[in-house]
Amino acid sequence: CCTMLVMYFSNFCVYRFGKTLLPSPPPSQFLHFIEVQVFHEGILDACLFILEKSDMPPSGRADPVNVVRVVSAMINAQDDYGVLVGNWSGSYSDGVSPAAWSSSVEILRKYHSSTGVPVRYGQCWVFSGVTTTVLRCLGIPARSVTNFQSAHDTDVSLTTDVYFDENMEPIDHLNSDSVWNFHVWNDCWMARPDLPPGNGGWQAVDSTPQETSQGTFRCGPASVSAIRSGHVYLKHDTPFVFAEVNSDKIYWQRNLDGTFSQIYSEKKAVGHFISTKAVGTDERDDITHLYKHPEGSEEERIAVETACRYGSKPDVYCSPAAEDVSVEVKIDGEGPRMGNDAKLSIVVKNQSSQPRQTTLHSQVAVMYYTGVLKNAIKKDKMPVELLPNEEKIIEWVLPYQQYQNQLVDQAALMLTLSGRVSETKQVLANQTTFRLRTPDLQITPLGEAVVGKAMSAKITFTNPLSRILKDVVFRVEGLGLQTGHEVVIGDVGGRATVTVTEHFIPTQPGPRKLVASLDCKQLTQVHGVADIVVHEQ
Ligand SMILES: *[C@@H]1O[C@H](CO)[C@@H](O)[C@H](O)[C@H]1NC(C)=O
Ligand SMILES: *[C@@H]1O[C@H](CO)[C@@H](O)[C@H](O)[C@H]1NC(C)=O
Ligand SMILES: CC(=O)N[C@H]1CO[C@H](CO)[C@@H](O)[C@@H]1O
Repeated sequence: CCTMLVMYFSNFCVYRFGKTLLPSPPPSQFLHFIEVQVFHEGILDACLFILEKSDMPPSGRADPVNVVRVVSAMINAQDDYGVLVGNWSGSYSDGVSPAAWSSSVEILRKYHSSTGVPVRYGQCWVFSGVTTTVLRCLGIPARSVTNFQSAHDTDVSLTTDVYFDENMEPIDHLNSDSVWNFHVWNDCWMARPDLPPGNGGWQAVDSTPQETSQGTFRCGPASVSAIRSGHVYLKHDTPFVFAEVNSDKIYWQRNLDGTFSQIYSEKKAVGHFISTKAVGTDERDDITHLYKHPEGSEEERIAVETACRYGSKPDVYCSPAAEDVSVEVKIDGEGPRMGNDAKLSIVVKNQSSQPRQTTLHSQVAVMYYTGVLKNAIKKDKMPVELLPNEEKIIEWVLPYQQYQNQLVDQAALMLTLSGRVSETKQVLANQTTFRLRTPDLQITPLGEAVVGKAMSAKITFTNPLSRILKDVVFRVEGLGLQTGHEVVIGDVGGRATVTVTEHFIPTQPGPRKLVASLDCKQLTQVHGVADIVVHEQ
C-alpha cells in the first residue's frame, strides 16, 4: 500500500495497529484498524480546508517541510482548533471512543462539514491514520509507524530517567518520563535541502499532542537517518523522536546531599519492533533498522552518546578522556572516475604522544542528488593502530564491480565513517559525499568561423566503462551555430572511442558556444562545450 518509491503511493489501505501486527508474544493487547482513503469524496476539500485554517501563508505550501509541520500541528486540536481532540481519560461519553473509529474519512468529513469544530476523540493511532490520509492526499508519500516500548522524554535529556530516593522509593513527582506500550506516528518521504546530504528520504512526523515544539503541539519532520546516527541537532524535533526509539533507561538514586547518582542503566528497554504495514500485503514490515543500528552494536552506542551530548544532561555518559585523534577523508585530484575503482584516502591522525587504537566502520551508500540515500553498497570494519604521533593514510577502495549496477543520476555516493578510540572512548565520525566523474565530450572546431561559411566540429567520446553502451545518442546545439538535433551513434564498445563530425554554417557573429551531450541508459551526465568566436563576413 505504501511503497518506497518517491512518486507512487496508493489511495486506499487499512492500517492495523497492535496485536495482529505483532511478533509473538504481543507486547500489547491493542487491536486497531484505521482506514486510509485518500481519494474519497470530500477528502481533498477537507485537506485544503485544514491548510486554509492554519496560519501558513499560501506561499508556504511550496515547501513540503513546512506543509508537514503544519499538518502535524493541525491534526491535533490543541492550540489551533485542529482536527482531533486527544483524550486518554478512559471515558469518552461526549464523543467517539478513540478505539471505535474505523475510518479517517469519517473524521475528516466531520471536521470539514462542521467548518472546523474539533472532532472528539483521538489517540495516537487515530492521529496517525488521519495524518497518513491528509499527507497522501496533498501528494506527500506517508505511512503509519508503530513503535513498541516508546519512550516519552519530558526533559530533553534524551534518556528515560527513573528516580529513587535514599531508600529506593520512587520519587513520583520526578518520574515524568514514561515508556508507552506502543506509540504510533508517521513516516513521510521528501528531500531535505535544508539539511546536510544524506538526511533526505523518510522523515518522522507525529501529530499526537505529546510535547510542544516552538510553542505548538507538533513534531517533525525529523530525518530518520539523523535519528539513526544520533544527529539530534538537525531540525525538527529530532531529540524527541530519538528518545522514543533509542534512549537508554537510566535509574538514579538520590544521595544524602541531594545530588543523584546513576545506579543502573538499561540499554535495550526502548524502541522495539518499529513497524509499518508491508507494501501490497497486510504483513508487518519491520523497519527498526531504519531508526537505529542493531542494539548493542558499537554504532548504536555511538549514536546514543552523540545524541546525549546535545541533551539537557550531557554528562550522563563518561566524557572522552581526551580528543586527540582525527579522521578525515581526502579525495585526490579531480576525484574518482566512473568506470574505474573509486579510491579515497582516509587520514587518521593522532595529536598525542601515546599509542591509540580504534576500529573504523565504513559504509558507502548511493545518493540521489537530493541528498536522499538509496542503499548501502559496501560496509567494512578496519582496525587501526596508531603509534605515538603517527598519521596513517588508509586507502579505501570501492571496486567498479560493486557500484556499476547501483548508481543513479549524478553518480553521487556518500562515505560514512565512525569509530571509537579504545584508550580514550573518543568518538570518531566523518561523512563525505563525492561524485564519480564522467568523461567529457571533446569538441574541436575545424575551419574558419565566419557567418554564412560552412565549418565543422569534431566530437570525440571515449567510453570509460568496460561494458558496451547501447543506443548512444549525441545531442548537439549551438545558438547562432547549429540548430538542436540528435546524432544517433548506436552501440559503443567497452573503452572504445567514437568520433563524429558536425557540419554547420554559423548564422550570427560574436562569441558562441557549441554544446553536446551524450545519452544512453548505462551512462549519463556526459557533456562537452566548445567556445567559438564567429566573425562577420
Ligand atoms: C475526555 O472525555 C471525557 C468524557 O467524555 C470528558 O469529560 C473530558 O473533558 C475529556 N477530556 C478532554 C481533555 O477533552
Ligand atoms: C571530514 O573530512 C573532511 C575532508 O577530509 C573535513 O573537511 C571535515 O572537517 C571532516 N569532518 C569531521 C566531522 O571531522
Ligand atoms: C603526524 C602527526 O600528525 N603527528 C602529531 C601527533 O601528535 C603530536 C602531539 O600533539 C604532534 O606534535 C604531531 O604533529
